[in-house]
Order: sequence, then C-alpha cells, then structure tokens
Amino acid sequence: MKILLTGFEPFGDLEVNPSQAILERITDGHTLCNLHEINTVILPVRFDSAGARIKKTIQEFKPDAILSLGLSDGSDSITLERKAKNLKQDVDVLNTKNINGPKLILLGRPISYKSTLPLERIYRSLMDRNIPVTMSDDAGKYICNYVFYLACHQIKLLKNSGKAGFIHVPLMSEQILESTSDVPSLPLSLMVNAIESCIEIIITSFRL
Ligand code: PCA
Repeated sequence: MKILLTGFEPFGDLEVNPSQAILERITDGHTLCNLHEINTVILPVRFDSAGARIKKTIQEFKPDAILSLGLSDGSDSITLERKAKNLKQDVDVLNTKNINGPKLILLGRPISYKSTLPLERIYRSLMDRNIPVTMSDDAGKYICNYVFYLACHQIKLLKNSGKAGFIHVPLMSEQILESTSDVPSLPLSLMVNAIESCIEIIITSFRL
C-alpha cells in the first residue's frame, strides 16, 4: 500500500515543527516503512509552494492514503480534523495581522470535504491508550486547512478508494522553555506512538 505522510517546516518563531519531528522519527525505522511504500514530505508554510508540492506529489506518487500533520499551537491533544473548508486566509504569522479577507481555495469546488480516514476508530484507540485526543470541525483557514482541502480534492480525482485526512498535534514538551511552562504540550515519543497507531489503523481500514 502507498501512504503519503506530510508535515510542515518550522514557521514564525518556532525552531522545530512537531509535525516534522514526529514524521522523522516514524521514517527513521518503524516496521511500517518496510512493509509499505511510505513517502514523507515536509511542506513549506507558504500557500503557493505547499499547494504546488502537495498536488505534484499526489499526482506522481498516487497514494492510497494521505495523512497530513500540522501544529496547533496552544492545543493540548491530538486533534482529528473531520472537515476541510474551501477557504483560505493569508496571515502574516510574525505580526498575526490579516493581509486579506478569506478567499475560496478552489473556485466551483465543494464548500468542504470530509476526512475519509477512519476517525472514529482512531479516536477510540487513542482514548483506550489514555492519549489525549479530540475531534474537530475547524482546521482553521491557514495552510493546514489548505493542504487538507487540496489533499482531499486530489485523492478524489485520483481514485475512489483513496483516503485523506489531517491531524493537528500540540507543541512537543521538549521544545517548551521553563519560562513558558504553562503552554500545553505532549512528549514527542507519545505523539510518535499515537501517529504510528493512526497509520496502522488507516492501513487495516482498507482490508475491512
Ligand atoms: N500549522 C499551521 C501551518 C503549519 C502548521 O504546522 C496551521 O495550523 O495552519
């Protein structure tokens, strides 16, 4: 099975994006990577280049499933995104000033796409293992929602059985400074375990 995993480069004043750190650990030796064809892409946090890269990768690699990860700064749980909106808002991340009002991502396309990943099963599995997990209907209007929407759109064009979805992760405890220790975070190893089990559940969902 072909699985595309995507994460993001650091942005704003972040030195590490946990989505990238998690995926580097997974591709660094998990047995999943020997059993399946896994392609990991770390996307820039820019609408134009991230959009072009995700589209090209899906067209060339033709994945069966896409799992995209991104950081949700301030969150304290693994957040399973249920819905990608056809909306994007350019934001200057350094000044957090809106440059433009929201715009459609793709003209004449659905107002939203639903995640086609087995989110209920993933949710139950993480809950059973006491990993903080929530479901969300709002992936924002920034690059994460944009990549999520484009991935859902491209996989639909590619194959009917294809699945795509997005998971937001919190900051890693390892990157929290003592002076900001009240900022929510989760340990990297716990997030790596959580995402590995998400991938396993996605793979088995094709056999059901
Ligand atoms: N999080 C941002 C963009 C990149 C990332 O990791 C977002 O939630 O849109």
